[in-house]
Amino acid sequence: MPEIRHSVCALDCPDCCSLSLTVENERATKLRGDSTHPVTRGFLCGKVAQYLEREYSPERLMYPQRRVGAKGEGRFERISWDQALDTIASRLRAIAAEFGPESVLPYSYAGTMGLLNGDGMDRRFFHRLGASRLDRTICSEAGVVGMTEALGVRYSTEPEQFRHAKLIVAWGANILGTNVHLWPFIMEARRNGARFYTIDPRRNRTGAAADKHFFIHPGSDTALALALMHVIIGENLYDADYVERYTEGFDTLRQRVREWTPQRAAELTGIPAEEIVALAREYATTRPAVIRLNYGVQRSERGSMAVRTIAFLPVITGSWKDVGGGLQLSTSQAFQFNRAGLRRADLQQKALGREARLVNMAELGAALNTLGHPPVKALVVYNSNPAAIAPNQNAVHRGLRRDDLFTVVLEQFQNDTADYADILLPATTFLEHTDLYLAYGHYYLQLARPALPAPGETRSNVEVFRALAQRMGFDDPCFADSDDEMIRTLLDSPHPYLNGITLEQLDREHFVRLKVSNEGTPFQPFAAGGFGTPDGKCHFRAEELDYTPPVESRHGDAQLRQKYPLELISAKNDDSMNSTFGHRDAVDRSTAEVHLHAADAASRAIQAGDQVRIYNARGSCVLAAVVDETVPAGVVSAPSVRWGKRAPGKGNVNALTSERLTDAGGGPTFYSCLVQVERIGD
Ligand SMILES: Nc1nc2c(c(=O)[nH]1)N[C@H]1C(S)=C(S)[C@@H](COP(=O)(O)OP(=O)(O)OC[C@H]3O[C@@H](n4cnc5c(=O)[nH]c(N)nc54)[C@H](O)[C@@H]3O)O[C@H]1N2
Ligand SMILES: Nc1nc2c(c(=O)[nH]1)N[C@H]1C(S)=C(S)[C@@H](COP(=O)(O)OP(=O)(O)OC[C@H]3O[C@@H](n4cnc5c(=O)[nH]c(N)nc54)[C@H](O)[C@@H]3O)O[C@H]1N2
Ligand code: SF4
Ligand SMILES: [Mo]
Repeated sequence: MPEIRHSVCALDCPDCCSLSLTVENERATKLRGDSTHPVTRGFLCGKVAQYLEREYSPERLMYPQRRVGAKGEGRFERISWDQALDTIASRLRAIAAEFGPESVLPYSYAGTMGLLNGDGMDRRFFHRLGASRLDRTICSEAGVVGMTEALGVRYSTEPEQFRHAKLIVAWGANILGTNVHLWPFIMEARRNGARFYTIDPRRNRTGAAADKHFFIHPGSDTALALALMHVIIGENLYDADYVERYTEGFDTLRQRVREWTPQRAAELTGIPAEEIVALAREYATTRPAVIRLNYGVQRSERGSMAVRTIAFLPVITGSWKDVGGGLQLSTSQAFQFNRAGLRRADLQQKALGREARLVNMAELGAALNTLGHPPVKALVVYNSNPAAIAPNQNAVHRGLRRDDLFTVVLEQFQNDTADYADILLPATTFLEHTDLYLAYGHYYLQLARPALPAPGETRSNVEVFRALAQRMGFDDPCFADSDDEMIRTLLDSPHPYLNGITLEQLDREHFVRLKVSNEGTPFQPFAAGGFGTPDGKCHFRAEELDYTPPVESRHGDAQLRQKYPLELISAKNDDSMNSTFGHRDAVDRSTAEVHLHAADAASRAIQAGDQVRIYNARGSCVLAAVVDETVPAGVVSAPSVRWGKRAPGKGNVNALTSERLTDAGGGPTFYSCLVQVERIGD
């Protein structure tokens, strides 16, 4: 008899779907969205609707292996778990003894969003070892800092409230591609008369479905936000009462934005001045008006300031007072777990007597090639594929090829990074292990138990780091913690949002709404102030607000632009998840394309379908030209992230992106990237 089992999608996606799995004889036959979950609402995105293909793929890694070919070549032989763990433990011990434990670097991100497998036993292990700490900046740190500077705390409008809005602005947010469970709420609002606008350098699927799309020059959002405030304040369209009660420093803000005329912003953003004026008026006078800001805007050199200034818009209009108003970037901060208890950073004291050094994951190339005192001698990769997703790929690959670097990779598939491993370990998928999940696009906490048996010799990250701790002789009791004990530790928090939520309740109900508001009432974090500042007010600190164009942009370094005149955006591919589905042929094809405007194609004698070389001083990659209207002249777009190993020259767009960091937060600047494109001669 088929059985229905529950799970949670662990992919790095705001929606964090609740899943319903049909299982017959311990084999899944169907995967669906849970119809009872208020945000999943019974459907899945296209990429995960096909997840069983990945689950049962013949390409899954099934047993531990040791490299026998050259680094990067991908030839391995099977070994036992005992051999693998013994080798890793003895190498890490020897490297730590010779160079100090900080010569060991963990490298992980959100391949799984599960807290135990991505933020738990692994952290304990590396802290106890005294390894370097990884600064996990690759995705959102610039925005995190921008939001924190603006609001003090990063709470967001609930997705369920978007249905009440009359104006919805998707700002650097490809909702149909990366956050599809918000869409039904937007459609409901539109059926009730709401207008839906998009602001993006590309007209992606979401832009094509909008009432109006604003093409903005990459990295110029701060200029637009300042000019919108210029109009809103200049024309007295702001909410004087809200501003008076709940903000600080408005007079300085008023002066600051005076110089940010729509004409000035028009030059920098490419959006005509009269459209900026009209948007400002409409935004300020429509109630409720909500902004869906996603992380696209903050992957540029001025990304943190962009988020900070955009976050002021619903403050000056008092939009936070309205159900269905405000702004959503991320909801994750409301999940106020006992992370300290999970991660056990205090164990570093035992190893080092201090905190270990911090290494920025967006600068992996530099870390592997130039860092000293001590140099990185061992790299342990899990939940991430840095050979494909990290910027300045040629430097990353050069580092990964180093003979004196010991590399361990925990993976489900033999992707680009796996090819560089000395020891390659087979990992379970989220359908096969226990984990606890926050969400960054809603306020439901979720638990998943194994819905399927772990195939072959696969093991979860938790099991692997537990076993390694034992091999290393770490006898602290926390290394013997069971999965349930770790979850109880996480839930052991004094924060009211988690009040009373227990493991038993999660086991029973699968998803539980945080106690962010009373049952049946919407969460309105800043309806009456309540900003994350000592006085609860929003502090504009307008003297700090400023904009200069990114070095790598049309208004940046003129010399650079002469050689590399096109602005490359390598945003998320609609039908994949970073590099996670890179083994799929259809994904490989859609991430092997570069979209150009007809004018840019014509001036280079490029025709649709031509193979083109796209290059700059850092590197090059080969893609197939698509000539269309999704980008204006001067911008090229390459949906990401392809497995480089499947590409000519074994590199993807990250051979082009730089290790330059954002204005704050130490984030990568994937979308501030100047390139040239040429047709490959026949
Ligand atoms: N289908 C799919 N879904 C995903 C992912 C995926 O790879 N594929 N990845 C997941 C991850 S890791 C994340 S972080 C989220 C990200 O979700 P999003 O932030 O929505 O995704 P991005 O593609 O990074 O950026 C969104 C949009 O910002 C635009 N953009 C780029 N530069 C600028 C700019 O300077 N200004 C403005 N206004 N817009 C700009 C891009 O063209 C893009 O259309 O999605 C998650 N969901
Ligand atoms: N050019 C360009 N580069 C980008 C981006 C971009 O937009 N453009 N986006 C950036 C962003 S926002 C992000 S977040 C990063 C994402 O980059 P990564 O964090 O590297 O994400 P993925 O490429 O999805 O790789 C995650 C890997 O984790 C593995 N995995 C999943 N679950 C488990 C598990 O339980 N255990 C183990 N051991 N492994 C597991 C998967 O098999 C997969 O190979 O990429 C960044 N790179
Ligand atoms: S990737 Fe996102 S939308 Fe797709 S199933 Fe997972 S959580 Fe849901
Ligand atoms: Mo991300």
